[in-house]
Amino acid sequence: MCVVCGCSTTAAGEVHEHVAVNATTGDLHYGAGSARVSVPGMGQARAIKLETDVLGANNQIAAANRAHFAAHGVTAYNLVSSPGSGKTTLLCATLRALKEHAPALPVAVIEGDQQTSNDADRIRATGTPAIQVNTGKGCHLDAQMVADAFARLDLHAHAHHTHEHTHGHGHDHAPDHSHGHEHDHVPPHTHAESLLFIENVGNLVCPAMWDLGEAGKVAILSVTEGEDKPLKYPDMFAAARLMILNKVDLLPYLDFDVPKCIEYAQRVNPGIEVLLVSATKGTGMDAWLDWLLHPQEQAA
Ligand SMILES: Nc1nc2c(ncn2[C@@H]2O[C@H](COP(=O)(O)OP(=O)(O)OP(=O)(O)O)[C@@H](O)[C@H]2O)c(=O)[nH]1
Ligand SMILES: [Zn+2]
Ligand SMILES: [Zn+2]
Ligand SMILES: [Zn+2]
Ligand SMILES: [Zn+2]
Repeated sequence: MCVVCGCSTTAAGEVHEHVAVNATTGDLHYGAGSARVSVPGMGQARAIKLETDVLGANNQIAAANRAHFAAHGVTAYNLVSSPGSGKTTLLCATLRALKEHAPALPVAVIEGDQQTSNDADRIRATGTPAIQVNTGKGCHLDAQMVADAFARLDLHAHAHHTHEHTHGHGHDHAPDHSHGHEHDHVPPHTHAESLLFIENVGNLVCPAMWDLGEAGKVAILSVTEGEDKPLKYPDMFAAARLMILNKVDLLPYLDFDVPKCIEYAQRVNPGIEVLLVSATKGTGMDAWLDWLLHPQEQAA
């Protein structure tokens, strides 16, 4: 008998109607219904209604973030992965490389973790401004958290289309706008004038659903995790624009099948781009920097 769930009690051996049972193996699938999730005490229709309401409110804030980033010439990337794939290590290496290769480019970081500010401290140690967002029990960042953090960054205070390009792509920029937070928003730029990295909470599940207003999600998968991750967590790899396969320095010691992993990622997302990187050894960093600095060349 079920004591947790408020749905109709079932006799021993029976299962709830919201569970799909494989007749051959007896395997249970709680995500086979229309809501793709089972919540104790809640039917699938109500789960869909709640998710629609909550994500709808989030998406409105995300749209405002997106317009706000555009008005400031900010290109934001949302780094998502399971815990320990190397997001912070890659970010620190990226920030150091950007300081060398694009010293005039304003960069900032929003760091999401459940509890500590360890990762923001690691970022600040590179000299890049960072705001830590602790989510407590929350397993993902939402658009409001990013709006609140962005408002506290100098990137917001300074990047108002007043600076000249440090490199020539031959395009015009929108004129300066006075900015008292009644600002008119201009159309998005076709390339990064400043970069905002958002490190999401280490979790391959929920961050896939939450739009933060980013220009793209970058899924970081390390080669110690198994090549079938894109199939096991398809929502995340479907939502990502780029998959970074990190820790490739460890490949000689592992049975990780790189082509198979890429094939799995492309199966759930035919348009996904892939870069092979070692955040600790520097492999692949040039291609990654190029990807970041030339967003207009990325697939739409
Ligand atoms: N060998 C190797 N180790 C790496 C690489 N990148 C990161 N690591 C190691 O992986 C561990 C986790 O790295 P983090 O950067 O803290 O991972 P994270 O994704 O930020 O972790 P969370 O914030 O907890 O989700 C650390 O011990 C890193 O030194 C890499 O390219 N190669
Ligand atoms: Zn981290
Ligand atoms: Zn979550
Ligand atoms: Zn340019
Ligand atoms: Zn603004």
